[in-house]
Amino acid sequence: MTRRMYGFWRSIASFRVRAALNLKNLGYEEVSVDILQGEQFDSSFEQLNTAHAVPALVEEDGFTLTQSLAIMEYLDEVYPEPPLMPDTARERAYARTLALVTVADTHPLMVPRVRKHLAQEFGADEETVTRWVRHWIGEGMGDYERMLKQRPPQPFALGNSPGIADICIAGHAMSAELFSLDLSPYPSFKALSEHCFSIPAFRNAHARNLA
Ligand SMILES: N[C@@H](CCC(=O)N[C@@H](CS)C(=O)NCC(=O)O)C(=O)O
Repeated sequence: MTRRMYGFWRSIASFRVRAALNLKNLGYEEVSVDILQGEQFDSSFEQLNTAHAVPALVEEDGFTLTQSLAIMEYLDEVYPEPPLMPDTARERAYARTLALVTVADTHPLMVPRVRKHLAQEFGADEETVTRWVRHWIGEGMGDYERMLKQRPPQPFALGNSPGIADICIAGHAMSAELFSLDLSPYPSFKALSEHCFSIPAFRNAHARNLA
């Protein structure tokens, strides 16, 4: 059996795993789960991710894992080259700090189930929901900008090679693009994400190449 990544083309969390697999040059087959059509609730998919969300990674022997950050760290431990995490505890902690701005603080506020709940339970129309999403993406970009000003990328967030922090930042930039946000007020964030997308492993994981 080939390694399989269950994902969706415009999913930021799927982007993260796709980019990590690409950076490590690991082969995989992507299985599309259309989260806008509700396929994440199919009982067959629930066996893979009880949270009804993508991504889910299924290794060749059937080992299954969910949560993009856990998947990226697992891949980094099992397939260490090239490394996606730095080699000191302090640098690893900083990499996770950057990653969690989007993984924990902003992305969960804009996933389809939250947008649907805003519409169905609180009567928010499409424009209001879009404003909500754009607000939280902007908050994330603002935080990234301040962090990257304090510690400028060289040229990646933690040094001269891309890692988990860069993947998460690039994914956040992809979501900003999908929701037509202007990145120019966040020049350090914009420059870092553009640098990431100049690399095929990132570019080939981008939603626009999968739609
Ligand atoms: N924290 C999870 C987030 C997973 C997640 O919410 N994925 C979104 C797509 S980016 C999803 O499948 N949402 C389905 C829904 O909200 O109904 C991760 O990083 O893997």
